[in-house]
Amino acid sequence: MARATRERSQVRLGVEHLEDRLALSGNVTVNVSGGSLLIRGDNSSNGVMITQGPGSYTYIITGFTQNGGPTTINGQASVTVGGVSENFDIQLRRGNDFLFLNGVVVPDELIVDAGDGNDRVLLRNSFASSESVIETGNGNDFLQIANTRFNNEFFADLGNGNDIFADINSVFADDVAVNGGSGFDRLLNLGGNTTLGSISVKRFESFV
Ligand SMILES: [Ca+2]
Ligand SMILES: [Ca+2]
Ligand SMILES: [Ca+2]
Ligand SMILES: [Ca+2]
Repeated sequence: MARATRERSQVRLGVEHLEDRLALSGNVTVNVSGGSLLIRGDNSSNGVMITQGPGSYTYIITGFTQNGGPTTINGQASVTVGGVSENFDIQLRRGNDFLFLNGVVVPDELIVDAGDGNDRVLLRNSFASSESVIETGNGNDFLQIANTRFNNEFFADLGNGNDIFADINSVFADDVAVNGGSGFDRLLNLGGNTTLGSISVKRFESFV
């Protein structure tokens, strides 16, 4: 009796391991609708980098290895899209996702929802033309902003979990509202930042 139970649980464990392996290689869907760049992750851990493309309003979205498995973009290593004159609308869903905006101009609003999981969102050498709304959801998330300018209101909500918000050498040209949510959240102001509007910082437990 005990042996049969053990064998059944081993079979179940084997299936779970297989599912873990399959979950390593996520796919992210990218398309342009009404001038907005829509990026949708799946429930695996997705690695996504956005860089500026060869022409105006053109962007290159590249998948990279995250949590030990490669991420594809529309089934390929990377895709180039044009005609993006409006928002970036990014949802990464479950999994430990890593989103990297590397040297891009966002033409209009920047909307990011990293979903559940221990996510990392990195904005570097970028420019957000309009409002920015970044939500990192459940899990222990890391939002890093470096050498980036936000030309309009900036709003970040790090959600449940022990999260970190770090900013360096960045300009917030309008109001800023940052909320750590529940958990032990840390705000790392690493210097060189300028905020021209009002600042609202809520629910952080540690400041550097
Ligand atoms: Ca995901
Ligand atoms: Ca996620
Ligand atoms: Ca969180
Ligand atoms: Ca939190």
